[in-house]
Amino acid sequence: MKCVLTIAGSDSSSGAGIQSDLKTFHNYGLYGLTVITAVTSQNTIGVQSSYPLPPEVTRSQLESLFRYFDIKAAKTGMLFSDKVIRTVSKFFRYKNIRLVVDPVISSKNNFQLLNRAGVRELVNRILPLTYLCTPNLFETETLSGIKIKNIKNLEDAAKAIYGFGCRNVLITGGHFRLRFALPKGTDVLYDGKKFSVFKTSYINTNRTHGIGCTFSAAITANLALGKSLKNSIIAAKKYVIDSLKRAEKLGRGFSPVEQ
Ligand code: PXL
Repeated sequence: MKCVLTIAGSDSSSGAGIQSDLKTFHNYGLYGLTVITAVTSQNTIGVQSSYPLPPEVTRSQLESLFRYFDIKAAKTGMLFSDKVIRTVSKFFRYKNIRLVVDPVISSKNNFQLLNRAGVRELVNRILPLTYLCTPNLFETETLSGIKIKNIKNLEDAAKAIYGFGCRNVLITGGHFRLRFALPKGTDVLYDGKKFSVFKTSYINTNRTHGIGCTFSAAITANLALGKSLKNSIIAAKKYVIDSLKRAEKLGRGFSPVEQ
């Protein structure tokens, strides 16, 4: 069985973070390994609190796993702080493992999941080690410093993020608006040379909690299974759409995508 790793926060509602990543890896027949950076308290309404584990605990978990498992691919989600980021980056510097980075900064209800210094360190230390970065519209604006009002802005922002050293940037389109000319549900990939657009129908639902985590976990899973980047994105989009269609209502607010 192939092993994949997620480095992220625990979500008590099991909709996002570590829990959603594990469900996705499992559904792909992979063995999911986990490094927990922080424990969040949340439900379908939003995040209420977040409690970090000491960065030494991140290091210790990484040491334990890297010693005995053959890790095919890894992803990061909520990293909480610049300190955790420095710890993580040391581990990946000399490893030949494809790293997918979901640059989680805040939750839907605007709860901060990465500190300010963490945003800077993500850019300086993690992106140069990254195979694929998957920012949504807001994360794209924060990382690039470019306000996105049109496609030119979007392309400039993708180039700016690529310029920080990651090999590919996939801007996820769940928040795109029609005035953009790119409809919601369209994702835009930049590989340093050209742009590719991935389209699917947009599912209008509020059962979306954990969608970003699930999408990046599904891409990581497909990469671990040996698919090319583009085929991994196509397969992961299909996986997320199927999950959205299947998701049942759980609690009030945003039900989890991955159930
Ligand atoms: O969707 C981003 C995210 C990632 N990881 C954890 C989260 C959230 C959003 O709430 O709680 C642990």
